[in-house]
Amino acid sequence: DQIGDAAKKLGDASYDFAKEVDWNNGVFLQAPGSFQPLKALKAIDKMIEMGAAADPELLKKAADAHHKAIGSISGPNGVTSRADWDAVNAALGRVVASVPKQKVMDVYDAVKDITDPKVPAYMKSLVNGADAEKAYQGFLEFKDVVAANQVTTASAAATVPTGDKIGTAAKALSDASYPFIKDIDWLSDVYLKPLPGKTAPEALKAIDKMIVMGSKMDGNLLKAAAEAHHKAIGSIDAKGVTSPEDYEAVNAALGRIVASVPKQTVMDVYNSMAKIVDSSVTNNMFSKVNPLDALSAAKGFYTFKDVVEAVQ
Ligand code: DGD
Ligand code: CLA
Ligand code: PID
Ligand code: PID
Ligand code: PID
Ligand code: PID
Ligand code: PID
Ligand code: PID
Repeated sequence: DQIGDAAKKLGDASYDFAKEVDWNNGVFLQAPGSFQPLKALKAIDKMIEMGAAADPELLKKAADAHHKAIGSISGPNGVTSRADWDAVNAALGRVVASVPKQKVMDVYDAVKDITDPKVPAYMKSLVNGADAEKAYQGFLEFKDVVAANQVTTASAAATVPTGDKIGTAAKALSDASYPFIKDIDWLSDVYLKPLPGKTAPEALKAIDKMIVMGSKMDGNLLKAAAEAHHKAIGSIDAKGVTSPEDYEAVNAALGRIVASVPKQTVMDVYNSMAKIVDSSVTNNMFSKVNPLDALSAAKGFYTFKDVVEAVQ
């Protein structure tokens, strides 16, 4: 297709730049400017809306392309192969083309709003500047091909199951865990801190398992989960906490996407996360909330998971 061909030209223009970026640099975990959690949440909300509007099949293919690209990483900078670099760009270009232009621009504008204007120049200072300019020129040509293949109307909303066992169980889980949710400091910057003693390649291994799980999920249910998060963001209070109803809808939606993949795929995520999150992290989280509320939430989760497993 045209986007695939254009991605090859983009690769010609940008792979030198890709090789020069230190993908293992811890700076990419930081906020791209001053820490503004509510504005950042707004930007993520725009990404969620864009994701929910995208073609689910193209999203899955894009996830697969990333998984494959992780497998061809080489060298100290963590760069993927030329062929996989092109395949990722092509897959993301197709995702972008599957949503109306305005949804893409809304993401750009919202991310711009939390990005310090000095950030692009700083990024450029870490690589060969001429290669960055060549890459950007390539992006400008690529985006014209994407725009020429772009849809003009959004896809239909997801169908949300009703009266299912997971929906019923989500009510009980939400009742048991909402007090805990209210105890958590959602606006803290602790969640952007590096995991103690872990390197980027180690963290990437766990992310890879999530990407694989995402690519196996039922596309309609994944879309429904994105829509539920978007709705929940719309009802947050000043401390970032969503309403009990929207919280319940998020739990139900997540239970359903978990049930749509094989158990082992879920356990692969859990086991790989357990390798990078040591008990100092969980204990620190636990120390900041009411312990009885946390225990009630945990009990609710372990009951909920049996219902999910039964329909998995
Ligand atoms: C950039 C963009 C990269 C900056 C990286 C910041 C992104 C941080 C994302 C954090 C999000 C949080 C998610 C994580 C949450 C974790 C939860 C625990 O360097 C601009 C200005 C605005 C920049 C900020 C907006 C960036 C938006 C990027 C996409 C958003 C998606 C991000 C998703 C993140 C998550 C993914 C899953 O656009 O951009 C560089 C540009 O900066 C440079 O400016 C451009 C001008 O816009 C353009 O008009 C033009 O002037 C151009 O062109 C210069 O510069 C000139 C000529 O005109 C060209 O013809 C050509 O010759 C060129 O020069 C060659 O040099
Ligand atoms: Mg990504 C984007 C890393 C998995 C879907 N992703 C980005 C970039 C960053 C990144 C490179 C955001 C920061 C930025 O804009 O830099 N993703 C990244 C990693 C992983 C991952 C490390 C781990 C596996 N992503 C992942 C998965 C999905 C996505 C699983 C779902 C399928 N990701 C996704 C989307 C988008 C990203 C939809 C974006 O739109 C965003 C992005 O790239 O926006 C431009 C700048 C970008 C780069 C350095 C890489 C692109 C290089 C272009 C083609 C040429 C360079 C131009 C110029 C020099 C800089 C960019 C300017 C900008 C205005 C365009
Ligand atoms: C400028 C000036 C003009 C010239 C110009 C110009 C540039 C405009 C630009 C630009 C626009 C632009 C847009 C970009 C958009 C990037 C969008 C990224 C979206 C990320 C998402 C993440 C996610 C997911 C995901 C799916 C999940 C939901 C999420 C489900 C259902 C300034 C050059 C025209 C770069 C969507 C993918 C996993 C949230 O206009 O003179 O330069 O860049 O998890 O959804 O699972
Ligand atoms: C524009 C203007 C509107 C019209 C429009 C428009 C277009 C927007 C577009 C577009 C946005 C867009 C985004 C793309 C992003 C591509 C990002 C590629 C990333 C590739 C990576 C590869 C890799 C790896 C990996 C992880 C490793 C690092 C690597 C570590 C830690 C402008 C059409 C709406 C194409 C990250 C995955 C293995 C490098 O908005 O008017 O057209 O395209 O090895 O991580 O090692
Ligand atoms: C300039 C002027 C214009 C011309 C121009 C220009 C240059 C702009 C540039 C540039 C922008 C730019 C951006 C780059 C962005 C790279 C983003 C990489 C993201 C990598 C991540 C990696 C990671 C992980 C991971 C999970 C870990 C955390 C991490 C945990 C819990 C100035 C040329 C346009 C290079 C996200 C995945 C392993 C961080 O604009 O005239 O030159 O470069 O380790 O999670 O540990
Ligand atoms: C233990 C001991 C036994 C008793 C026991 C026990 C506990 C086991 C547990 C547990 C397992 C477990 C699993 C959990 C899994 C969480 C998985 C999260 C996945 C996240 C993903 C994120 C993503 C996306 C997304 C889609 C994108 C890709 C991504 C596309 C196509 C120890 C109780 C049995 C909690 C997938 C969603 C946006 C990456 O066994 O005695 O306690 O918890 O962006 O994909 O867009
Ligand atoms: C298990 C054992 C195997 C069998 C199995 C199994 C089950 C795994 C499961 C499962 C995993 C799982 C995960 C669930 C997670 C639910 C998470 C809910 C989150 C809700 C949030 C709501 C909100 C917001 C929001 C953003 C705001 C904060 C809030 C800010 C900054 C165990 C079956 C495989 C159900 C976060 C979105 C508005 C609070 O693996 O043997 O069954 O379920 O307002 O952010 O303000
Ligand atoms: C213990 C002992 C057992 C019993 C037990 C127990 C407790 C465990 C616990 C606990 C675990 C736990 C975990 C918690 C996790 C909360 C995660 C919140 C994430 C929030 C985020 C928010 C954000 C943003 C956002 C984007 C911004 C960055 C942020 C940018 C660029 C010990 C009870 C089981 C509470 C990610 C979205 C706005 C950070 O196990 O016997 O009690 O709690 O602002 O992006 O700015």
